Amino acid sequence: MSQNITVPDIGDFDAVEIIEVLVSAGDTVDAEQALLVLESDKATMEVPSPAAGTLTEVKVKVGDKVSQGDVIALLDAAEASAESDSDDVSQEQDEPPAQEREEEDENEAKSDRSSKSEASAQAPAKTAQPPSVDAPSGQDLPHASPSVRLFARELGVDLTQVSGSGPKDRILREDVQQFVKTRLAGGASAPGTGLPSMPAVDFSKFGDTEVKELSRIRKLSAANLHRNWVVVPHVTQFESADITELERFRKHESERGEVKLTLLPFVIKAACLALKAYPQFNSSLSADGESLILKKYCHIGFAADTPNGLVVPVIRDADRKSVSELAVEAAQLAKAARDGKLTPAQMQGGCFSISSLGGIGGSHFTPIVNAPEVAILGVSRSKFEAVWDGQAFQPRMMLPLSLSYDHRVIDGAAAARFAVKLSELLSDVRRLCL
Ligand code: CAO
Repeated sequence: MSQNITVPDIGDFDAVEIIEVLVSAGDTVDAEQALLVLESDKATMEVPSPAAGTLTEVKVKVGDKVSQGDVIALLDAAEASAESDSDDVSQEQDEPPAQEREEEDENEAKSDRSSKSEASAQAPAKTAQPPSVDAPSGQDLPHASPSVRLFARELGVDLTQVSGSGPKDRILREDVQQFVKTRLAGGASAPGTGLPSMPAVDFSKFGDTEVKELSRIRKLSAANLHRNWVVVPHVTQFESADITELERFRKHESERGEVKLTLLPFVIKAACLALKAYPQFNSSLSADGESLILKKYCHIGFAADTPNGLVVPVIRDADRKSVSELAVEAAQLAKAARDGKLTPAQMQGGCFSISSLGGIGGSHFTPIVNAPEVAILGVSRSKFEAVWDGQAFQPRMMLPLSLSYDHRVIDGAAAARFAVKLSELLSDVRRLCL
């Protein structure tokens, strides 16, 4: 015969909201298995089954408000535990004395406070105790029900990094699932940044949408760019180079030579010379952040726009190559990039990167440092500008440069010097080609 399961003593609380119903009619439950989660203003608590058996009816739903004694379900108790001498089955007979329980809570709370890990920082899933359940350490805990905390613990999710989409910003099971999906997709926040995960939005509610799978390259570069953006404290130094003479020379050489000379190989050459003059730009922080690794080689990467996304092929020992050799190699690597034929080795070992958007347009921009490199040069479209020469304005072809750098390694003054050096080199083609 079915027995009533009622709301046990929940302290001074009345009309407490049900925020989760964890079982349905027909479910077989164990003694102490959580049936519901209640939430008062101060705490969440689970109501456990007082005995093992089969639920013949669940009388409540999410959003209902219940008080002590309200019937929440009917249970056909299994034989071994069906010896209750009352119709109302209560868990009280199985509980330790109140004093003992308080000590347990206090011990659990102490261990919660002493540990930094989510696993131990979570209050244990409480069962039908007065709602002091989360109180000892609950002030600092994220707002989530015990079952969601348990779920997060099982997945190793730190709930402090999850934003809740439930009422009063409560973290729901779906929020934890979404958080894990974002992490697996490479959208993780860097350790220690504590960034909340991006909310999942159903955009189709607002209009027509189409879902397109991201390419492998885009997923990889998205993860790397995000990490670099978050981990590297960026500053961008802007400068302009007068390339009037360089352009004259470049066009002349291009017309008479066999190799097509774009601006890029000249910029690579200038970068090599500037890196020689300012070696801290050709360095990387050691993994423990305790030292700077200075490189004696000069491999230059350049961003190439491909149908599948951004890739950065690397020209090895660029400092030992002529402008014409750099032009040939850059063109070959750019073609291989567009054809999807770059090998991993051709994208490794870079010391400094160049991102040239000059062929497309736009003025200055702020490139993201290609860590563990410490600086990157953005090159935009050159154009004629009126430049004052001390006596009159002269039409000069000016090239916008944007130097982003890792401020942990490079000071602003050094960055300004490096940018000025680049400008001087590009303004004087003789020094560049020497
Ligand atoms: N100012 C004016 N014109 C420029 C220029 C500049 N700064 N840079 C290139 N040009 C011109 C070239 O001279 C060429 O003109 P012609 O065809 O008349 O000779 C034209 O623009 C196209 O050049 P290009 O871009 O094909 O060649 P490149 O050597 O300059 O660049 C490469 C090669 C691979 C860097 C480029 O094709 C590319 O992919 N750029 C995009 C890089 C990118 O996506 N960066 C963003 C990364 S961060 O999201």
